[in-house]
Amino acid sequence: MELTWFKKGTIYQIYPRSFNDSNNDGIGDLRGIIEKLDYLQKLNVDILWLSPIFSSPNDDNGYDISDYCAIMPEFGSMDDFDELLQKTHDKGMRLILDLVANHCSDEHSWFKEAKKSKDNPYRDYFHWQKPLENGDPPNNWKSFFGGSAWEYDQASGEYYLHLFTKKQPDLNWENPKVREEIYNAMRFWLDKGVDGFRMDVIPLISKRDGYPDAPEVGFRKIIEDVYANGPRLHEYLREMNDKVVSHYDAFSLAEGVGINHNNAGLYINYDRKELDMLYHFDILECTIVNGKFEEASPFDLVNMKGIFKRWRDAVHEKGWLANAIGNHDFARMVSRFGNDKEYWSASAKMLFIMQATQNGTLNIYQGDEIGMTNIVLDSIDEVKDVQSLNFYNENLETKRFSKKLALEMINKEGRDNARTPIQWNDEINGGFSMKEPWLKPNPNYKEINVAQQDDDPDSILNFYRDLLMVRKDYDVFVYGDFEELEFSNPDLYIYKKTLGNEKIMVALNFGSENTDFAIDANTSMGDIIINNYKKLGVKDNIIQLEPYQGVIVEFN
Ligand code: TEU
Ligand code: CA
Repeated sequence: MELTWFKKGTIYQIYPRSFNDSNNDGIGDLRGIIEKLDYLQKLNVDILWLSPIFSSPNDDNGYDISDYCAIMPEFGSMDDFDELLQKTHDKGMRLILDLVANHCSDEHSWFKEAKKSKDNPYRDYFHWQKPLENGDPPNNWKSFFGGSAWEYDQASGEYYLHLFTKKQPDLNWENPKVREEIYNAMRFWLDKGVDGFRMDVIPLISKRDGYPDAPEVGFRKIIEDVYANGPRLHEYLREMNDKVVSHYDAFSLAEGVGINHNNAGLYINYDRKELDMLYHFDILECTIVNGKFEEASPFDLVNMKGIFKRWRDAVHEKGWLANAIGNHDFARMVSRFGNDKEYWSASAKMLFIMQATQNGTLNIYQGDEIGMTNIVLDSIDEVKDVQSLNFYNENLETKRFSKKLALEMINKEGRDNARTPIQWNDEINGGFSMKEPWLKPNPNYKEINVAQQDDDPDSILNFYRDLLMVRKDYDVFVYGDFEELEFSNPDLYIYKKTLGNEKIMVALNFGSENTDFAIDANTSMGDIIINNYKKLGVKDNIIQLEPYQGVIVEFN
């Protein structure tokens, strides 16, 4: 079925653990989301994506599922979920869930069974391999979260594969029973009326035959060439669409780890009938060269412009992209790409103008609508994310970096930055919970919070609301053709977008200085649609932008 509602719809990602705590146990929950549905509706978003809400021992905050058809008790009950879904729909919004199908938890009954013996019927749900002659793991694969990707099981004398933590064993998709289990879980939620899935690390589900060693190259390259894009991947994706997703008014959104603009079409081109859209890692990782806590490079606007351009040219009219520049796995976008100090408000708004005028389904992350920033954690005891902790502990052994530097790196790039509790007001714990939250709230909740921004017409929050409302009236924001100006300018990002009679020019200043540029003589400027400053300096054909100023203007 041809679905278009999701193309212009805005997805709002909720990280439930950190969103809103309704029963004051320090952990966000489903009833907490229900309490905020009015807030979300008023924000003008259309589709809520919930990070995993299923039963889980929370080694990786729900990305380690121990029962695909049950709600994590900390988050509430199935009744709470049914109510949330109903009320979301009643408000005219949609709801999608996070399907983690590459791996499950080692506490899932499948894995518990599999461990019992080599001839257990569930053994083949996972990837087991004998040790090498010297007892080493079967190959040199590294986990995304540090160390070998293989864990030795004493009882059976074999290793199992885990591309993430050792509590996240990879499922063996070659086994048709595994695929049916996953499809049944999807049907369970779709039959309840869920509107689709975000598909966690879906490019990793097909493993390379014989588990060949990875070459000595950077980790990103290894992901692309060895872990992702496996030989049977597209067969599985077609099957999943054919057997499940295509039967519902629902969509699939792939987390595009290991996908580049050259092979993206294989996943999302309309004629492939595999996935409805994906968000890629090139923007999300544009300051990260080889993986977190390795090389980091400073933010480079020309590089970012190039990434946007490459991707839009590659998918143009053949497929569809989602457009995300922040999520629960990366540092806060205003801290990474903007200026979270002197130009905090202006730069948060300007970044949103950029994001909201790129083609594709707009995908925003909780808290970015109030300009939440990175947090400084003062000691390793305050760090909660398993990726950061594993890095820190590994570093204690290798002593590659000093402890102080390791903590600084975590503060700069770690995932906890994006996971601090939502700052609802300036009261205790930012109004998230009366009890000490599972992760320290950012102390700047006194200044940065929803209550404070709600009535302030100049706030980031009201800017998001307005821009999302305006965006509904213009198809050009979502579907327009691009013409770029000033492409090699390191501070300015200027583009015209056209769709039929709709013509907009977007002008963004990523610098901390006033900067001007000339528009060509036969362009005449029309109304200003959006401006994050009160004024716009225009003299003849020269436009002057203040630091971090962003505007959308009509033109002819
Ligand atoms: O993320 C996949 C992924 O590739 C991340 O590990 C990413 O590389 C890293 O966070 C960036 O440094 C997904 C989920 O979004 C993430 O939260 C999970 O931890 C992971 O899968 C395992 O399920
Ligand atoms: Ca709670």
